[in-house]
Amino acid sequence: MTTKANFDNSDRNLFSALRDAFPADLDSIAIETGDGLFFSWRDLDRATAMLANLLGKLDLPVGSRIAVQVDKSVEAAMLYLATLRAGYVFLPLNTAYRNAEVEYFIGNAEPAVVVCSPRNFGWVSKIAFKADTRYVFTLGDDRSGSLLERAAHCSDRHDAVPMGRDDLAAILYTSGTTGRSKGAMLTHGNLLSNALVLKDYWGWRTPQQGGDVLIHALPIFHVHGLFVALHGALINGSKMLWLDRFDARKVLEIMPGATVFMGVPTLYVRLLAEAGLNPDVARNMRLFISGSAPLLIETFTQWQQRTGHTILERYGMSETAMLTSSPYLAADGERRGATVGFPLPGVDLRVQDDEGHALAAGEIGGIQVRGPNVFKGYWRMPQKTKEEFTADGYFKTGDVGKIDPDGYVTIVGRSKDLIISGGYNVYPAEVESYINEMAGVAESAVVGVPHPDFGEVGVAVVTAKVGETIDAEKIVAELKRGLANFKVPKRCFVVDELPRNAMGKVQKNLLREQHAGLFARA
Ligand code: MLC
Ligand code: AMP
Repeated sequence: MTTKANFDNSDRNLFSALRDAFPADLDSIAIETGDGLFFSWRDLDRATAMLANLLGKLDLPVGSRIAVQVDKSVEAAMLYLATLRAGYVFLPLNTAYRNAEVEYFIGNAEPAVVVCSPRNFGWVSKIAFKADTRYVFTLGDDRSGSLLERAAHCSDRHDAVPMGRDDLAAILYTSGTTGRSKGAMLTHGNLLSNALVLKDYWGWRTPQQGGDVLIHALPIFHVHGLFVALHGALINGSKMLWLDRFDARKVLEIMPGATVFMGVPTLYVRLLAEAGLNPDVARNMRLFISGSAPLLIETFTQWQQRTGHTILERYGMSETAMLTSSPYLAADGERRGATVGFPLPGVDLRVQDDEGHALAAGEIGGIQVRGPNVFKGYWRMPQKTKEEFTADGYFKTGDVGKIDPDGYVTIVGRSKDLIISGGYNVYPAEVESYINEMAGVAESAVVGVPHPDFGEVGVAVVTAKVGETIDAEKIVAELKRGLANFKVPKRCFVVDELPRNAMGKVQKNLLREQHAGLFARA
């Protein structure tokens, strides 16, 4: 199903398009932070120019990757914009990633520049220089570090480097069911087309139309916070209320001054737990948007009851940016809980069975997509890229769903073995391979089970080698040393054997059923 799109398909640097949307009054406030700092549009323009000039002076090869693992800050967002402006490729890394994870990403992407938090300089620079990175800078969330010190000496004027729509803007690493993470290559055209479609579809109001104010409370190393939220505000010249980390009370405190909020379902669950959530704090809100993970129908309904607002759900992924959205306008349909709405204008979305046959409305199968937003491929993995596309050019999302007769898309599951925990993806295969390497372990299975806060969390079930004894707590402690904290299973069980079917395959569905009630709400 395709809806007609009205997006700009021209060759442009994404930064230039965002810059063109800045309001005429450059001295008005673009970003207000939770700790009371104000950044004008002129500040954004000048600081990104200085950072872009710094990158330009380094004389990096065309297409160089700028890998960034820093705490959330306005300056970190400026570094992203400056990378676009200078024509390089931004590579954001989750701050939770540990040594081995960062080593893999840097080794695989071979960035020319790495920017890390000052507290991590010791270990990150060691990894970077081993991988022939030319420059390692530091950037703290308090404006400390060598990056801003060096940029302070650069001019605050800069002409954005012309980029074509197929030129790379960013690489986002996303794990696979087998093997290591893959870098999804997103182009200036992918990101700009998506930003422009969402601008129209979600009815963003330009400053001339009274303006919108976005609460930005998400991390900026993934699609949701970096692209959907940041581009959304910038391409509309809208102000942002900027929180370096999500804090439910703080969000409620600033909500009366805002009109748009974006969050993963966990943020909505945590806001609902606050007594202060009521129609009055949400009185100026125009739009609440949820995505990145399934929103439970009970959260959707409770939100309506507590605030009088109906959450708009949207569905997307690193490889494609946004694909579907609940209707914004009532005239286009109701926002139906437990669905992710309609394919966005320009997105061609279909459902097929495993043999590649198109399925009728209401039938469940694999979701496939095509459109200007769909990525260019996996970084240096042409074979993997080929496998993930159909012969007629559709990307296989790995999500399982259906399209109702009236066009609503529902996601019912995933063909990929993936746990989505608090909006972060956890690949059981990756966690299992860590556990299987541990002394005394014979094998392991990691499954996702329901969790009242994170939606879903991992649980590990492990067996010992004959004659060996293993300790569940020690396994968890060791995982915490090696893996990002959100990937570490919340519980670990040592058992005599894993359940298997007649083919000898571990029956993860039985383990999921067995542990489904582990975190049931009291
Ligand atoms: C934190 N913890 C998690 C977790 N986040 N556990 C499982 N899943 C998570 N998501 C654990 C930590 O390991 C730690 O455990 C404890 O919780 C406290 O850590 P914290 O860092 O203080 O947590 P908190 O700040 O409360 O973070 C929770 C959160 C965060 C929900 C605010 O996870 C978050 O910002 N999630 C949003 C992710 C996001 O932006 N996703 C978009 C992806 S883009 P311990 O045991 O170590 O103490 C995408 C595409 C699309 O998917 O469509 O958008
Ligand atoms: P990522 O690889 O981090 O980009 O995660 C993308 C995955 O998140 C998708 O393939 C879906 O499985 C899931 N996802 C994103 N948005 C939604 C949503 N609104 N509802 C359910 N799942 C979602």
